[in-house]
Amino acid sequence: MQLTRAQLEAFDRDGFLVFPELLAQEEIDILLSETERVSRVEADGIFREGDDQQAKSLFRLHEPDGATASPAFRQLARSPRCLGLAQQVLADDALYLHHSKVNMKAAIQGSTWPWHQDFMSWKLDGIERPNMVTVLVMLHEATPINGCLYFIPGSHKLNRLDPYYDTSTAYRLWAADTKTMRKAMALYPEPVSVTGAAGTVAVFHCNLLHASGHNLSPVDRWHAFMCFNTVANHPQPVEDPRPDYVRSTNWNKLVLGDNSQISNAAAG
Ligand SMILES: O=C(O)CCC(=O)C(=O)O
Repeated sequence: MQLTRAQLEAFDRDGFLVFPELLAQEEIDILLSETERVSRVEADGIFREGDDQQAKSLFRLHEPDGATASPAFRQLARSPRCLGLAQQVLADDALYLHHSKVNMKAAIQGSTWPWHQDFMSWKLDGIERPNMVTVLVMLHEATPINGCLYFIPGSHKLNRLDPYYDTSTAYRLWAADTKTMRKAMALYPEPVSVTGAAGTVAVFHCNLLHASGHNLSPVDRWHAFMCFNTVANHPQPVEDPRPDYVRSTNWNKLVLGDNSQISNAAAG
């Protein structure tokens, strides 16, 4: 899919784009069943929460090896609807994945993600420039009550804010504190809810402020996230780097696939 000039201008202005139902239900069904399979694996890169230790986040689905490898997610990452989108908004064909993950926000229990910019963490991974985007794929319908994301339009123009280390959930991350958020929210429009049917895709800038609430509903909300960086911007050495599943050291340029490959991965 080719983005129009108006879409590229909207990305530059708002820091995100949303594409309703870009994936077919047949493809979503394959990705749901892969998520379910991988969530039963015990491995590094799987985070669990709650009394019954339900999966919260599954990492490193896109590589051909490792306990969490999934051929269907590998093809999703290379699809024109993920890699192709990221190449266009970053205006660079040489991209690799800093990480891939599925966040499984379980019915009733699935917890919040505090306000943050992804580059708050990624800069500390040794990445110099905020030339990074995430492509989000909704595997279930996302609604306010089941914990959809919220974006603050235009907030990527703030550049990277000073973060604090949030340890309030099973997945720890660098986030924006209340004082920082009060200031940022006074400058920008109201946060927008990122809702849509399963198969909806959003692409967003790594400095965009975003967050999501608790899943209060009786239905699960699972989303896949493909985080792309330019090969030229790969991380520099840092002391005590995070594990490979979240800070990939495979900086080989991804080759663009075609749209049939998710279904073919399931067949093969
Ligand atoms: O899955 C969510 O609700 C939010 C995830 C998120 O913000 C992130 O992974 O950076």
